[in-house]
Amino acid sequence: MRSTDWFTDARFGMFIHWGLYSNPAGVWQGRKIKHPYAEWLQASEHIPRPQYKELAREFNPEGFNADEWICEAKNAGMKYFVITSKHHDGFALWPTKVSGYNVGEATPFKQDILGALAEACRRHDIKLGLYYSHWQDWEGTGGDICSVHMENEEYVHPTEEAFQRYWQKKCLPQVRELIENYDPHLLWFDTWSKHSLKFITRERQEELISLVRQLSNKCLVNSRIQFLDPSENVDFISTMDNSFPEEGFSKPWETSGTLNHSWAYHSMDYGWRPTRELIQNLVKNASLGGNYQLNVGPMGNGRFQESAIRRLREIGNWMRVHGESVYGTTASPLGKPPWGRITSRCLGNHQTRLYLHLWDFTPGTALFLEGVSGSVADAIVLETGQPIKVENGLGGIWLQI
Ligand code: H79
Repeated sequence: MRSTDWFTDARFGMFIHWGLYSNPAGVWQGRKIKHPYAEWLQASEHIPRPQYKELAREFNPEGFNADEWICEAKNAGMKYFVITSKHHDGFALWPTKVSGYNVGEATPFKQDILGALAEACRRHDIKLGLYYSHWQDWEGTGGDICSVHMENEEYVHPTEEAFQRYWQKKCLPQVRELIENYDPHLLWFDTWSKHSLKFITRERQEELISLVRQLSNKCLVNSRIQFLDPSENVDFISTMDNSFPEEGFSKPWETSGTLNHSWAYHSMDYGWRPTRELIQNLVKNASLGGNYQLNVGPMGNGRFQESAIRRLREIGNWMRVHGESVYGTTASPLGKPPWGRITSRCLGNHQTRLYLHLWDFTPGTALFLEGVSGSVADAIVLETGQPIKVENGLGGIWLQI
């Protein structure tokens, strides 16, 4: 049966943006593209469709190895893996029968990328998720375009009839294929602007969710299937890009975030977030009952950048010891303390284990934990096992660290 338990327990997943845009990597005709996201190349530079589609002929990632990607995710402590099966450009990373604009037919590489990754996920016990751009599709088959970046003679909004043709002849059949071929644990749909409401109506949203339900009894659907007014029937909330909320939600939820600025590989994006920030993002969300889906933009040759690998492995080293303070935990019962964040685990028998993530604290001083009632069995430093002295105080406890 469809359950979100695995998702909530997992807390940490990998997001991948990879496609034709990964070769130009944020540079077009010798210059950095205007849009900060490398996957926006086509729209950013108003590239005529036939010219953009030629990028398929240079998509030949001889360094691609599905096991390596999935092991990198697993070693970082991630429990699920979500990849752009089709981003806004409309190009499919699997040999879809619905359109020739796909890795099997249009590239020299030819391999079924999703198939290889789905198998690797099974081998390494990682849940598979597929991103599918249902609203925007710039192939020229009736999907919507983003007027802010694109509207010109070639790129204009489709008519309602054209969008409906795209919906019936490309979007729904491809989503059907994705579920029938790869049996994903989740589908990640993407809207992020009020302009999407014109075509992604309530009816189309429910139609898409029904299709997923009809074909799979496990596949979860995210809330970005519709902007502002997602159906009661979605399974989990996705916040806006890199948006870490101040409060949790009543449904399972996650934030998708980037390592630098761009989602897809961008050769001139040097704004890498430090590992500390990435770990704090994970803990911040866990302390409010939410997940973190951290993005990597692999290069056109199929490999991860060194800057990405180092961060993933640093997070993995931290997770090996501190994973128990993240996986399967629940939100802080004591709110947000000034020195960091708290996660919690119910142990049964009216016992609770609290994990205190000390971000801003000087060792050798005492820490007051407000709001703890009942008696404290013991307290330790998680990494070393070092015991910590606990004393009762007024309305809380003192910890001598
Ligand atoms: O797939 C990724 C993006 O390509 C897609 N969704 C994620 C998961 C997406 N594209 N645009 N948006 C999401 C909305 C982003 C808007 C902003 Fe910005 C990014 C606001 C500030 C940074 C656009 C880019 C406006 C200024 C710069």
